[in-house]
Amino acid sequence: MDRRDALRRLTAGSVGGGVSLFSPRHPLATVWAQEKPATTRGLPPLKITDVKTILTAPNRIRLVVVKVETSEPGLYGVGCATFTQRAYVVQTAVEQYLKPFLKGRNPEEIEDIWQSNYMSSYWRNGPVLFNAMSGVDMALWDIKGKRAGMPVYQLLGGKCRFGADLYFHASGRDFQEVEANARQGMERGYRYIRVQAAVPGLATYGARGQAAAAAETGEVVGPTNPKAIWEPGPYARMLPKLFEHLRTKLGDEVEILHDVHERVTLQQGIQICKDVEKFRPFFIEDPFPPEENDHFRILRQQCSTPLAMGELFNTQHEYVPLIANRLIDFIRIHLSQIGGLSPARKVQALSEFFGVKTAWHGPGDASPVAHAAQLALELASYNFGIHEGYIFPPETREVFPGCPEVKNGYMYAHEAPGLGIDVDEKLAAKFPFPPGPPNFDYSWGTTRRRDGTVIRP
Ligand code: GCO
Ligand code: MG
Repeated sequence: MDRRDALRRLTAGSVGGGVSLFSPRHPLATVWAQEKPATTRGLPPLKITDVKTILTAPNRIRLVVVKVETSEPGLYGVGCATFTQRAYVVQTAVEQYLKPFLKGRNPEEIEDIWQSNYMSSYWRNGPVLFNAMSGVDMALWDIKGKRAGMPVYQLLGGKCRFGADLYFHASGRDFQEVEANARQGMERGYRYIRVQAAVPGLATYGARGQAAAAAETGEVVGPTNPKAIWEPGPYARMLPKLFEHLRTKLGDEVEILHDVHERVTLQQGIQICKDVEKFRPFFIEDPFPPEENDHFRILRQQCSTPLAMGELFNTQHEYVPLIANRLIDFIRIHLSQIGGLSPARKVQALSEFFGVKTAWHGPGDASPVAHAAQLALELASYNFGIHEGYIFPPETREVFPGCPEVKNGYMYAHEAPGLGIDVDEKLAAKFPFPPGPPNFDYSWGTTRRRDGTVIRP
């Protein structure tokens, strides 16, 4: 039997009940179904031609931006891949690993690109790889919006609201300073204020620790030479007093938020949440570290204080149980950390059905591109809760033309197609990363109990 003969037999042969293997009716025929690459109606086919990282620190915060370029001249997308503590590792993940995997692919296949990127390292999940994927994913949504001639919020379902309510950050060395800063926010139109106060003599979250200063002189800090000391007791006793002070001075209308930033035990977390309950916080954030997710079930039964959690989460294994068991009120995962807009919109939809609202993590180490992506989702989400406000300094706004506008405590979308934001590469280059080593700030892994024990985080 020669080759032609064999082929004829196969074509005519009765595989699967008389249907030829080459017939479109054969179950395996789907393999050949796509004769031509699928294209968006009326538009020429598109290919990814390059995937770049742009490293910039306009506010001395190390930001990592991904730019995905396409075969259509001038059509590209930008996304945020920032992991400020390990920025160069993300750059490697994007340029050495994702770029070769993506070149030539159709950027319109966002979901498939996410799923295949996810598998492309075999071992998956976690910071770095997910940051890299987040940057690519947001950039693809940006491209899709530009190609459709629509802002991304339109692709996600259209506006449910005109803008996203923001919370303002007010901190201070004492209660009076926190109050004064909160008033400033309220005068600027903010209705939600996050409050953090120093605990005298202790390295409270938000304040630059003495450990950083010591490291600059070459001094080695560690359990036998602790420099940034923090103790839970004084902090836990201070917090209800701060809430009482602010409720008395600022009145009932303003919503007050606070970030515990982990650090406390189960019992201390419960006590804090019970103590502040009567002052009606909008939410208490991260009472426990992500390693202690099971604590929420116990805390939940003790008081009605609304709980926000999640900025350190990476994967579904961490956030889905908290949402599906209604153990938190606000999901706070970080869009540049969990894989981008694609997983975020799934989390948002899931959360809606369990009465959980969104409060995506949005500090200064989420670039304006991440804020624009969050905003697109927030405008189209029924279960939007709050957007973490960050006041972008002028240099950051210049590096990122189209940085979302804030008025009267609301963040507004630019109505431009895509994410509505860009990165000026020439200007970005004028703000290189602060010189290293170390190529990170020294705030994490250096705060310790009085006896030298390191605390989380
Ligand atoms: C927040 C956060 C941040 C993080 C920071 C780490 O709620 O905004 O807790 O301030 O500490 O993003 O780099
Ligand atoms: Mg936080």
